[in-house]
Amino acid sequence: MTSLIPPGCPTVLTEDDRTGTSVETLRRAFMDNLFFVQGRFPEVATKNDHYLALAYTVRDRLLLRWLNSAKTYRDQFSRTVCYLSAEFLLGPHLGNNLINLGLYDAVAEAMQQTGLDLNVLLDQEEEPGLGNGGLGRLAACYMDSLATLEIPAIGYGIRYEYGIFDQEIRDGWQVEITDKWLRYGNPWEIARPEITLPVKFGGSTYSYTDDQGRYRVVWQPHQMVQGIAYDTPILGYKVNTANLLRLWRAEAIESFDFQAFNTGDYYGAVNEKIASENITKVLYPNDEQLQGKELRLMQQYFLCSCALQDMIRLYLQCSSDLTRFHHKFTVQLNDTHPAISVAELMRLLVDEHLLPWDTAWDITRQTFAYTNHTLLPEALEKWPLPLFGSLLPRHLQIIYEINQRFLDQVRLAYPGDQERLARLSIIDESECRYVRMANLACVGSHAINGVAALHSELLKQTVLRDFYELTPEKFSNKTNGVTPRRWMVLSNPGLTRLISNHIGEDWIKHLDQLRRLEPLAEDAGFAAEWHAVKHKNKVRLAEYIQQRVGISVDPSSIFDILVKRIHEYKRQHLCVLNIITLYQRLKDHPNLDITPHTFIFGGKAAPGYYKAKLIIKLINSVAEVVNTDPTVADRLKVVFLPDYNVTCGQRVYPAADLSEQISTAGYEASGTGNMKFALNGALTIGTLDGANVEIREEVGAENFFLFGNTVEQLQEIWRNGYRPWEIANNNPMLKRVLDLISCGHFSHGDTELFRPIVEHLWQNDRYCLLADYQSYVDCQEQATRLYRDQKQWVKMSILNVARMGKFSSDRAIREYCEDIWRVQPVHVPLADTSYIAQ
Ligand code: 6GP
Repeated sequence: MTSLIPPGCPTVLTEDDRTGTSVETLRRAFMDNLFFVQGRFPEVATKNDHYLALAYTVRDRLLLRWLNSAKTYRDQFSRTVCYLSAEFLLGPHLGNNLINLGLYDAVAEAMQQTGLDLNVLLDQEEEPGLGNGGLGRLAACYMDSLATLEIPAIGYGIRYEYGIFDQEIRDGWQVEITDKWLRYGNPWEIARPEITLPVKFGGSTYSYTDDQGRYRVVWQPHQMVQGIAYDTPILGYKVNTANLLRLWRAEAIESFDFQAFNTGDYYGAVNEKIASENITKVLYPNDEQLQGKELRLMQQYFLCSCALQDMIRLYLQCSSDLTRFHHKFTVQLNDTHPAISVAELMRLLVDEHLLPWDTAWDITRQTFAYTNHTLLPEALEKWPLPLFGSLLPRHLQIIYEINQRFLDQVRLAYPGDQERLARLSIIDESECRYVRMANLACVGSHAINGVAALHSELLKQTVLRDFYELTPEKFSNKTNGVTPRRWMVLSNPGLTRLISNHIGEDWIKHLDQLRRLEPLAEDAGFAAEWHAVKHKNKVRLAEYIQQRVGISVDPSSIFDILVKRIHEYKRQHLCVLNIITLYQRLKDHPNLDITPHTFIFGGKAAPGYYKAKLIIKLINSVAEVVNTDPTVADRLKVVFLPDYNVTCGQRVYPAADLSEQISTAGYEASGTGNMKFALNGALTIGTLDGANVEIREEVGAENFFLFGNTVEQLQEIWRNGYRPWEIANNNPMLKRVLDLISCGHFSHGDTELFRPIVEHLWQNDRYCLLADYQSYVDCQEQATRLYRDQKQWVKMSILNVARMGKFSSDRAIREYCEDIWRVQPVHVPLADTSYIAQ
């Protein structure tokens, strides 16, 4: 009888098929998974079958490391970092895992032998877009570095059924499409239905004194849901450490429905189920903007309660003495989204584990540390008291108690200073009453940090000033970083190879080693290779642009790129003003000799943020006119790349010549795209904002295009009464540019369309575009002129990369470990795999 099993499939599975790394083994394991996991004959297998079979093959190798990590941590009761974040913007797993396993080339070869192209399979992965932008992506980079540095860590987050929306552009406008990322399955996660934790909402509380004379409070909820754990291994680079990312999904508790069901209210029961499961349905697409939605508060509490209950559960498996909880776990609050944890840990320790208040408070404060990610006042989370109290009645009581004790201390420190007391209070009593989450996070944490030097300073002077004055010792700065594994090795193989050929591979784990490139900046041969790599990356991006939006761009023009969320403070429209300025100049002098210039934009606008959406429309409208005007004759091109996400970032950063980091000074907390660009050899045009300041310090002022007012200058401008209309009236070119938009030149004669943008610039200009306009235009000109001197440009590009070592997320994580978390690496040995035989 002939076997049904196709040739190439192992008939007897050996341990090696799950863990082995030779090309032959990988190929056999892949065939086996295609047959036995995907249930497909090779002849009928789809691209997705191939992708999944490969993903499972890679996952087996991850699991070996993951189980060994878990066992090591458990045996040693290792101190563990818990990174609590409402967002983890991971990006696709497959390529990254191949890099970190050191299996990229072997798998590419194995696929080729099977007649498949690894790149096609990589493209098949739906990226898990469980974040909005910077904050979520930072969490992902930090998970990579924690594992690479062999630090025991758990990331706790929410398993949104729909991540950040997909963006389509129709008639120049953004249209949001639901992100059904789980549609074809997610091979990287393991559901843990046995790890299920109850989460309560609403209802009321009552108190009594128990038979030992203790005051007890009982919370009788109105609604109960359960959190189910979904685990994803996060592997470090060329180490055995694979940490845990545990995301929670909400589900109705069956027994809770029964009552309604038994009384005949079937639809009531079903509604309850739907309501419960809505909690983790969708990521809120607001980046840095508050929206006081009840469901959002439910999400936040759901995450915190699941995470903390899980930590306590893990702790109690090894010790019954909860008073040492903070020795086992240190918890980082990624902004205030998980700040309700402070009250939840108190509730769990006091109400459920019967610890005295003071002991519990000590543990709580020693457990938490808080990172602030924005100075925008509209992003400071506050919840209306009635909403908060009706959803979390017990937490409101706990917060009152925390606040009362805290304010007693403040009174001692500042007798009679009522205003300060009101500002420090966790409860905002001004108009309507609110719970202020940043205040809760500050009071409940032993450490508070900003994400770049300037931002940390401004925090101390502005939004957290009173807290800084009260407890200056809690404050520090931790400048952000990005992982060189995803943002160089995976996304820029050409540059990675070139660098490694000259200085070895150490830089991938020790980014400071890039310094060794400095002497090569003078080496003509090296410079030529450097230029060739960049050019190839640009050709590849040009092909992608052609295929995606049908615009042909010249790879030898300067690729000037601005990709990030669309927001007025990030000033995408300042870049547009410069484009129109160049356009105007060409119209005035058709034979003007300008550097051919390709402007590339990408980014999503929050669906409810009209101005941001209008900025997208403006970019596309200007693109339409500029790209087709015969006078321009291809010397200017404007491209808006739809659906900017991690995958798109991986294409874009390696192909950039000029990186646009043009936020109003004082508004961008750090930025991390700025780091990804510079690390990939782009030069930066930027303001003294966020981490730009430190990037410029590192790469040298002569290798950075600086423009614009500083924070202090802007403060001065506002103090003296900012009058943008005067600037516009005194600058003929600027005025012409604004008028050209207003007169409908870019909107088929419609003079109303862009009025909200232009009018705001004339009259108010909160983000000071007009104040920075001339300086920006001049700086752009300087940069594009310099671009013509390719020798000089390439040299500057090499020096930029050579001096970017500081901006590795490994450096950032080391600082967190030493200053805040006080945690040490734990080496994970790859124990024998005899568990297979057990
Ligand atoms: C962002 C900041 O805007 C960005 O500057 C920073 O690099 C990033 O966080 C990581 O620290 N903030 C957010 O995305 C946000 O939602 C509440 O802040």
